[in-house]
Amino acid sequence: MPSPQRYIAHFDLDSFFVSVELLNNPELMGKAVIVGGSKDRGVVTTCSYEARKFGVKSAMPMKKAMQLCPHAILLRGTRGQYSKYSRWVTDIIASKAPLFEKASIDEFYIDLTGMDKYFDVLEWTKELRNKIIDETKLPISFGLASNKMIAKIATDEAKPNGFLFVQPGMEKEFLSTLPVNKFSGVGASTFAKLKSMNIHLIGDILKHSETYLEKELGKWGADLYRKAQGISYSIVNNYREAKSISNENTFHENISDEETLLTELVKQIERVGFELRQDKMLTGCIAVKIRYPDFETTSKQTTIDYTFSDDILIKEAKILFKKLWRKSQSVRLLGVRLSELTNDSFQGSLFDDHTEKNKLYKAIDDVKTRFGKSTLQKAVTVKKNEKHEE
Ligand code: TTP
Ligand code: MG
Repeated sequence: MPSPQRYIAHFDLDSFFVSVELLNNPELMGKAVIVGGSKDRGVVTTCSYEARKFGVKSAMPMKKAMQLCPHAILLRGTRGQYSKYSRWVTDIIASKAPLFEKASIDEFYIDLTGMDKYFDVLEWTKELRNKIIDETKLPISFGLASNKMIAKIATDEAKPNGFLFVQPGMEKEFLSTLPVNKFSGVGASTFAKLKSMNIHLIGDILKHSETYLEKELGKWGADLYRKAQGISYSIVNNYREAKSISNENTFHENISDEETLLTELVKQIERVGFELRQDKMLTGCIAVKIRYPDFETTSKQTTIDYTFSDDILIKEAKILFKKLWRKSQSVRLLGVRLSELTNDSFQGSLFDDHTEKNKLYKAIDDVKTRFGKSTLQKAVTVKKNEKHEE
């Protein structure tokens, strides 16, 4: 039986953080607005399309952005708001879509394969977009195509505030006139190398044989050859079944001392926090689990603003633990779990205010990777007698 025609929609909010800020400050609509860090040392988190016309873009030092666009209005951003709107859009999509993946804080893939038997997939996707805009008042764009790669590139082409349907069979033509760096993974060095091979547009890739591309670029050459034909097999990972990160410990001897239990809790958070950052993820939900010696097991969870920060997770875990634990009762097992995971494709640059903290996490995580996870822990997780050893 031939496999069915795939239909994948990719949604991405336009200038997300700025759009949220505009809801609270409508007088800034139509102006060059930048969300980012301080004028002298910060970087641009994102900016309005009016600022982009001047060459301002994400990750650019704020100093340079202000040179390019001196009249830009600078906002520091409001962390909790972004998580709230991200959840709102997720809920709307979840209420309508049969199968979807939350690929980052503001982007989603929806698998509509097989749905064309029941409705017009383009109309359905347009209706969903209108619903999101009507309810949240946030601008969002989508691409609809036969696979994730084309759908995402189509969204990019449709932005801002638009949509684009690449009909099945038209993938190669759609790509052919786009620059090669539209493919994710083509960074500055590959871009320069391709330029030296006289390859500027995606269509130029197919003027060469796969063997030649492989000889010049290694395995990446074969990948590019396949991608240029519009072929991509990656699947949409169902958000409802998305993985979680957990850690739990059954104690040799039951523990009833609060301080010891809290120390164990912090240790577990540091483990799951490390894994979260290694996977370049953010979490939106944390749970704590306790098992008493009679095997009675209880757990409590709470939704939080998307984060990868141990400090925030530790604070939330302690609150949960204190609500959950029947004081001075012995505990047989203690565990933590992070869920509602979504990609942090920006590797922690999400909030510039935390840049120093992020650098610290990265440094600690690097050491953990090199020397094993137990090398570096917060002082509180180092046992008292160890603390005084030096
Ligand atoms: P993007 O979807 O990449 O960017 P955007 O929504 O601002 O603009 P558009 O999609 O219209 O091109 O990222 C979503 C949000 O994530 C963005 O508003 C701010 C945040 N972000 C960072 O924190 N660091 C970054 O380096 C980038 C690119 C985005
Ligand atoms: Mg976006």
